[in-house]
Amino acid sequence: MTAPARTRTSADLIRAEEPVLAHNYHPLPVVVARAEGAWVEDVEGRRYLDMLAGYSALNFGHRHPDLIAAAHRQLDRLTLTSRAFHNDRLAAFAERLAGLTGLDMVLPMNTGAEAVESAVKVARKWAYDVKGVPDGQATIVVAAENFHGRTTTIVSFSTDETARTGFGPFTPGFRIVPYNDLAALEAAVDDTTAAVLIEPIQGEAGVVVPDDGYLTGVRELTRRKGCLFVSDEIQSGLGRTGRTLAVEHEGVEPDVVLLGKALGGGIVPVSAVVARREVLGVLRPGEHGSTFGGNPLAAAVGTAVVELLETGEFQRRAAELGVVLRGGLASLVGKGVVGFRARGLWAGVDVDPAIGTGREVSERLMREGVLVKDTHGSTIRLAPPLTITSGELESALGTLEKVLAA
Ligand code: IF1
Repeated sequence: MTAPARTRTSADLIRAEEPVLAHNYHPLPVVVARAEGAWVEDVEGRRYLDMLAGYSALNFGHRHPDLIAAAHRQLDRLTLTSRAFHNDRLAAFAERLAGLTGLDMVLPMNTGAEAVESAVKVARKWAYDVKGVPDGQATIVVAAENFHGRTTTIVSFSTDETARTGFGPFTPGFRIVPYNDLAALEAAVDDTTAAVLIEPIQGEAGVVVPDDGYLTGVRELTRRKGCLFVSDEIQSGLGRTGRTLAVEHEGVEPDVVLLGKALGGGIVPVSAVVARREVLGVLRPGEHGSTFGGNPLAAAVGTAVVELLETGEFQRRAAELGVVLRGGLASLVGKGVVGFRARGLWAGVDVDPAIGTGREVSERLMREGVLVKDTHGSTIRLAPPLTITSGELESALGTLEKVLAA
């Protein structure tokens, strides 16, 4: 007999999941019940500083008042029409999002993987219809250690065996080159190439920031060879690195930008392919779609998110607090940190394996009231809400120092 729902403890809830929930995750043993800003609270009322922010889906903190208000207003009007009809929210969302990115057209989807899959289809169709690649022969070049989502086509071009094993057969037409290597990219791009698809900073790989000039090189190479530069900004975009898009650090303008995560404000799944008219213009009615893509609730929340970003406030905060984050991590090198990569309010921190795995360090931090997520081995990722205060950030860094010294 399980305890009645209203009195279930964290332990009860963790136990209750086991027989009925697919085991595709190994979550930290914390059961979150409510949250606000940079803080979450578990079932027993213990508070934690959220230094993961939903893998950068909570850039504006938990339940940002402007975003919650936009959602409430729309919930009381209209939530879904399908794209069989127009709705009164989608034009504004597309206009504001195109304006924010400096591109022409928007294809609204829901999850990041859907945006990536849509970009693969549109890039291939652009290759056949515009570039003149023979039908069925388009190639797309991607980087090793990429993370672009979990669908079978996307894991077809993953180099992470855990993400691939048992899920074949795989989709052909992808070439994999080392990240941050322009010579390798030059060799892989040929007349069949529709696009180069990369993360401007590789997130799951451990916040891998490429050498200055890499993105500029990708832009020059793709322009010279007549293929598309597709920047997956699903994790790196929307203020996380101190700019609206991570490519702005090199002043580079891709042909296609993929957005997701924070675009939905941490409330509803919202993603989008944003591109030059010549690219998204290849789609004709009936060739692509989605039940929920561009729904009025998503469009209303997405518009409120774009409005927050139009002020530049969150980008400035990420840049300014990024200096505090970088300084704090630098002071921990040699005191349990063996290396780190950071840009804006985003860091991959390599912990001395002698201290523990990323998972063990994450569990110790959790017990001290700070939530992070390990990536591979002994690397932990830090990506707090961009609304975090300097004091909260300093506190989290102090807790990291304490855990590493213990
Ligand atoms: C999980 C991390 C993983 C992404 C980039 C597309 C997608 C993602 C650059 C797909 C999603 C999420 C997936 C989530 C954990 C997180 C993640 F990189 F952020 F840490 F897994 F690698 N492009 N990343 O980062 O977006 O379909 O998930 O909306 O799988 O647990 P999605």
